[in-house]
Amino acid sequence: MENCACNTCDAATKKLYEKAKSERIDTIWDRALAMQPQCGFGEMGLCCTNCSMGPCRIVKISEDGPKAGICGATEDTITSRNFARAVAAGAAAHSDHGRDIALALYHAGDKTRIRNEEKLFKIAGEWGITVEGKDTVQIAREMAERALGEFGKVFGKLQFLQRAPEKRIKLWDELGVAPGAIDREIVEVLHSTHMGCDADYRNIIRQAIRAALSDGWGGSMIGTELSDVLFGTPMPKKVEANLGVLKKECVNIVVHGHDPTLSEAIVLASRDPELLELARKQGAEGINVVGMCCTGNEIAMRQGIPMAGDFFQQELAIVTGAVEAMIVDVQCIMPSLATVAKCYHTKLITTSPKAKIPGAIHIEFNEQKSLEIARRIVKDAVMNFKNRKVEVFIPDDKSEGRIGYSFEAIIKALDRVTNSFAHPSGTVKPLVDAIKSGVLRGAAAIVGCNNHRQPHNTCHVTLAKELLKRDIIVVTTGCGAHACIKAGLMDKDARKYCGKGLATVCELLDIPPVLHMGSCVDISRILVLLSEVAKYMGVDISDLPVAAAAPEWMSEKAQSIGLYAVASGVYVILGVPPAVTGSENVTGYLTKGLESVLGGRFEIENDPVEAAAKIAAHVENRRKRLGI
Ligand code: NFS
Ligand code: SF4
Repeated sequence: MENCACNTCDAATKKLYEKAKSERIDTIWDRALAMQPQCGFGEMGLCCTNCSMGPCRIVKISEDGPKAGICGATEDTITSRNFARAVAAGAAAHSDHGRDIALALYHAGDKTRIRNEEKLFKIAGEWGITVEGKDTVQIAREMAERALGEFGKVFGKLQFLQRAPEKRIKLWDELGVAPGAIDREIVEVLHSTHMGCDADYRNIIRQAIRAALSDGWGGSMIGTELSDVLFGTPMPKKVEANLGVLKKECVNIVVHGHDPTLSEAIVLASRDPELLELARKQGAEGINVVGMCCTGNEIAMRQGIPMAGDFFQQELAIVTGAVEAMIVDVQCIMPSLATVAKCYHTKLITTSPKAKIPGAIHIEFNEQKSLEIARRIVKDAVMNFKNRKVEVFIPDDKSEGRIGYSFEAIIKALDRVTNSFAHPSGTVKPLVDAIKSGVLRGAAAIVGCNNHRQPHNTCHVTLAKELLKRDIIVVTTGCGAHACIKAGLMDKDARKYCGKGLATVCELLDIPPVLHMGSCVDISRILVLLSEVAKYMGVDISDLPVAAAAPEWMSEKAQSIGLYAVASGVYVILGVPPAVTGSENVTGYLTKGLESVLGGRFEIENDPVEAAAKIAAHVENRRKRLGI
């Protein structure tokens, strides 16, 4: 493991890891090393702590040792229960994020806070909300109420399921996996996996599928769509990325976490002339707001704010010595930040009642007073500028790319050829034509996190490059998007990695070959795109020459995403195995058995070159089946 410490292809990460080492600061890589060897029972999902007769663990590596828990739960029951609970937690995180956005819309209160009326009216039409005779605020409030109702609706199914192709909706109904209320699906997983309840692994996974679908086609989609209503639908724009976006002469504020309501307010406050003047008085040249992880994606996509870094770079941002404040809300925030911040002058500010960290300053955010609170936080950061302790070191590594490819932005890009070739505008037809003709072989999503079990960024980037050269266009979100932009894959110049067909498509549409579609909740945008393509072709999502991969995933949210993608008919490659490998039945069901039921399945493959070959084989198989 010694050589594995800080195994990354990213230059800025390497340099700051070295700085951290020289300043005796422990980071993720040091803690991962100290954790070795990790528990084999846990790794294989064979440990159960669901009741206080446990913990129970199943011994697989020898004949001796227990083959069932104290209650008699088998390896199949225990691993599937653990997996289902992880999926439920992931679905809960995404969906609760969606609920907070719906609440923000409900409380918007004033028309100027609803930046995208066009989308508001579009969704209102889709949901059957009458708009005549109502003002924008009233419609927004009604829509928010309807969205909030999706979490606890008593009867019926989720509204957004209607966006899926007809065949998929029918299949979900037949299998009994079409989710009802979002909260209920999550609760049912917790109930059925309680001690002494469901013991049938197939049934446990079926319940997990419902919870996962309630994330992708429910909570996440609500999060994405209503964020667009509030803050605008992302459109293409240039941004800079990597830790080199920090500026030595400026007050640096890093916003980190997930909910765009906080970061949007901070960005606004940072442009306040009074605060800018105050910054100058403190000796700074200005206020530089940059984003980390999914919050970084959200404000980059909408406001063009620089993308400072991914999950594994959060501690390193502080190690530069140049960050006056790191402002966090929920999810993927390492508690270690408080320890690292103590060694520098950085103020770590938590803002959500759902996520406090010992050692951090807590300033509670609330949508009704968002700007006032944001101003206070920015002021605190400004006043901290003069307290820098160590010599500042900002690596000069940064890259540039074009991002902002929402579904709407992709349609707009496709319209470029519509006009020149007399296609109808506003449809996916040009994309379908490119796929049918074979100019594009297919499409793949590269999503997910960083994980010390995989070389940092290397897997995302290698996989993307391998796909591009095979004329498979890549869409990306989350920390995968950070990895791709840092490696220059969202730049025009990235056409050099593409096969001839893909390079031509990029040229014609004026797009990069890797399209940044947003944060992880925005994977719902990918679902919409897949649905529209499938509907246009008159097939199901599972028939399309597409795939998804999460080469460096780590979070429970990623497990929920993976499962809803599979349940939507997608072939999903995981670079790190989920903790189910202790059961051949459960592993086999997820990686093989599910395909005959749902048309999608998981594959476990840690090598990105192999993963690309498998995706290409899958894409060609689907093309053959479609007869194209
Ligand atoms: Ni996604 Fe966003 Fe990154 Fe992984 Fe975390 S930031 S929601 S979970 S680590 S991609
Ligand atoms: Fe052990 Fe069964 Fe309790 Fe799990 S539920 S801890 S397997 S006794």
